[in-house]
Amino acid sequence: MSFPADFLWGGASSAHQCEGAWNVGGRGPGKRDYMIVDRKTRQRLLTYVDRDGTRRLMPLGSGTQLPEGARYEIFDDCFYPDHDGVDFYHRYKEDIALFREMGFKVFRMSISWSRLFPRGDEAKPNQNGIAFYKDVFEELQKNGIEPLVTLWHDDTPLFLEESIGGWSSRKMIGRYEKYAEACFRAFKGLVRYWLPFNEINNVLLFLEMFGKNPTDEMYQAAYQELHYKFVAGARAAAKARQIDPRNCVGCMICGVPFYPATCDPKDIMLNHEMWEKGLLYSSDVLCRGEYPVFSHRLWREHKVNLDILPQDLEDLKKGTVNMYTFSYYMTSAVTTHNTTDIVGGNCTTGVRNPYLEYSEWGWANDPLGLRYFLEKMYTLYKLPMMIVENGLGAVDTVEDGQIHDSYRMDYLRGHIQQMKRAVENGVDLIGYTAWGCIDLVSAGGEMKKRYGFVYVDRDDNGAGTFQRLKKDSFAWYKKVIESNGEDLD
Ligand code: P53
Repeated sequence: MSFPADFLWGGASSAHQCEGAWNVGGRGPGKRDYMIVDRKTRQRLLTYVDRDGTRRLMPLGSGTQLPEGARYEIFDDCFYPDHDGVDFYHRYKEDIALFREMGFKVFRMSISWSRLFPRGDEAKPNQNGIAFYKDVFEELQKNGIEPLVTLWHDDTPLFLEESIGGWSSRKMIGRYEKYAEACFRAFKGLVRYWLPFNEINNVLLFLEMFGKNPTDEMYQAAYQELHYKFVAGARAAAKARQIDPRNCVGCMICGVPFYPATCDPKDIMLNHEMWEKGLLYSSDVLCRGEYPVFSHRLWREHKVNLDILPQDLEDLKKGTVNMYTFSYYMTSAVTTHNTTDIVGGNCTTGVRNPYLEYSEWGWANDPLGLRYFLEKMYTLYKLPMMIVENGLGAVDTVEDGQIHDSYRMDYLRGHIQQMKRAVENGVDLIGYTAWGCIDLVSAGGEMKKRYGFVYVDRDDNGAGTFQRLKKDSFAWYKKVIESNGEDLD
């Protein structure tokens, strides 16, 4: 038993992290266009001016809102990493040629909503934006690469945030639906695989994982936002299949499996609840089309009272996904016991697991956790599965034009071996897209945290030529794909 012959090997990206060209071709701004990186804390900060015109900074965090009369503003002396990304907008032909050289069968990318609808509520899409994505999809098609397209990768048009409050508003469902429908119509025949939302469960998972004593109000907002996104995604899924029955829609779950740190039944129960809240709550709605039984307990726990209409529940039923797609980087151990040995990395927390090694950013390297997640979720949902993000964020050094990234190959090898075990154990795994197959801006805004098989000459201060260089892992991944996952040396 091994990977199926038509297994979809490839790589993954998102628009705001790689395209750049943030104000080119009629694109409207998004919140990320106003984000800089605080050198000391490595936190992202939003730049704005208050009603008196004073320049101010605001840390990015759950529930942050601009004060009355303030507006986001670009400061000339600040560096905004997403403005240029890695210049994919101008270099996609060169990049796609490199993907082809590695033998990619699939490339995951996202569409920037505000490139098609600069404000998010126009009656017709911006033709310039449509033309750009059409060109990219055609280029992929010419190179025998199937696009896998995320519609929303954390990039709501700024105007919608400011005018209606973004995803706190039910009105977003209609706006999103129009955007999604425009994509299904414009790219019919070019795109078959769609992901309505990236890591949809993060709203809740991250609140639980790194929220500092989240209040009931924060839970209320998170559950409500999730509900609107569930309905928007379900309506989009139904529309996608109505427009073209060949369309295939996936959920996109941030797959962080939890482990109990001890065998104390209290830890087992905490672990069980983390799975429910962080992973199963969202997976159930997306895959089964209804809220799981335990959702009532979760809502009660934080006195949550949701705006759910009867029509919403019908939409959820009709809009279930066709495949279980997810990201996987690490596992997290949890305990009810007092401990100071906490992993406080970039976007990760929990108790330090003494059996695992951690990356420079504090992410646990745990290939077995991937097999665990694959087999558990396949048993639960019985849907074809695809890993749409996985990889190691690391610092790479260029020596004489070469990058010797054996650490990256080690990480990926371990994970691909466990994927194979899961396939042997009966999981219907159909594809794998390695995150950041070409270096791109990390979610935290750092360029230094790299994932690619292809290096991009660009640093954290915005210096560099954007020149592309193959890392050692480039030839390695090519061999992996050529041998359909058999040759991992
Ligand atoms: P960076 C945290 C934990 C797991 C997945 O992340 C995450 C995050 C957010 O940082 O998000 C996904 O760049 C996300 C990508 C992101 C990627 O993981 O922080 O979908 O946009 O770049 C890797 O190393």
